[in-house]
Amino acid sequence: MAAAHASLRTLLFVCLLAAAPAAMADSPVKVIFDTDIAGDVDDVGALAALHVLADRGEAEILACGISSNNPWAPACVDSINTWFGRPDIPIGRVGEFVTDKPIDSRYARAVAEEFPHDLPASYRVPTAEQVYRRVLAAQEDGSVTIVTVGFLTNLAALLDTPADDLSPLTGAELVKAKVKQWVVMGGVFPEGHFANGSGEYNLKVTPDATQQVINHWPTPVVFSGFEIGEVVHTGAKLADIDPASPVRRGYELYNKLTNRNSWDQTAVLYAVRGASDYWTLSPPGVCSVPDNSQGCHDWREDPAGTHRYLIEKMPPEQVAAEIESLMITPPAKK
Ligand SMILES: [Ca+2]
Repeated sequence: MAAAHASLRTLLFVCLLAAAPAAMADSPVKVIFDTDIAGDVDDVGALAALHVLADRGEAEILACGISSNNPWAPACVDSINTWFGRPDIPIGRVGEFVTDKPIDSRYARAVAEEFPHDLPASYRVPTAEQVYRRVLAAQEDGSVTIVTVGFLTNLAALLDTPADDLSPLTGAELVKAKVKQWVVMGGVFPEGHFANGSGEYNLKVTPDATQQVINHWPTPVVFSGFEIGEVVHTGAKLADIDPASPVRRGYELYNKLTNRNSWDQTAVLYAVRGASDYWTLSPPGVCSVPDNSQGCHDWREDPAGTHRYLIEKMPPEQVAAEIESLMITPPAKK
């Protein structure tokens, strides 16, 4: 009997061991979503896809930060979060926008005004770096994925924060402790610039923040370059969904419910599901931003490097179908 019990215990133990990795793999990816929502509309599609991934248990949205200098952008994000049944996701605004130019939007004000949300006027919203410090301090070490689909202003501000009552760690120390990886929609790989010599938009608008963050970020980084989302076209199928959706309304105002490139959605999909069958990861290397780069960057392979970029694998039409199926899925918690 004792031997039988022992072997049963051993069997149970082996079963638990075998189950453990599966359970860990199934735990949702904890995501901070940093967006320049306002200018282009792929940010709207990316946030919608992220919510649906959260509805399916694949992701948990810890916070949203806004890097665009548009007064309606935070409330626009809160309206979309509210639509998906997550009205209390912490939202932070850009603290100091380094250009004086506001970011115009075809949809941010309308979505903020037409759809329910409870965010106060944008000047009363905390800065993204404050929100990120609070959220990161509460998480386990090495557990958070930050995905940026806009300017790097908020991450630059986060790295610069001193220790305070939210955390005894500086911003850079906090990121190093808590963040597993940073996924960036930005850059052009491997060239570092377009054929005409200019740099990619997200890295170009606030170049000092770009240089600081890319050159000094203390965790592994994966870039979804311009070329990845450029060929993935989604949005037209939103014409078939509930007209009461702020996601549909955003695309309607932006481009009358036609397809748009899916730069930001590719970064979100990678952040949650990894390369999967969608993409191949480049060999490790170092992306670096020289002085006065205007959004251009260098890339060199280096086995000791902590940066990688996505390389097309699955045909872009198939990636688009996957992303668009997420974007058109209705909220689970209505
Ligand atoms: Ca964007």
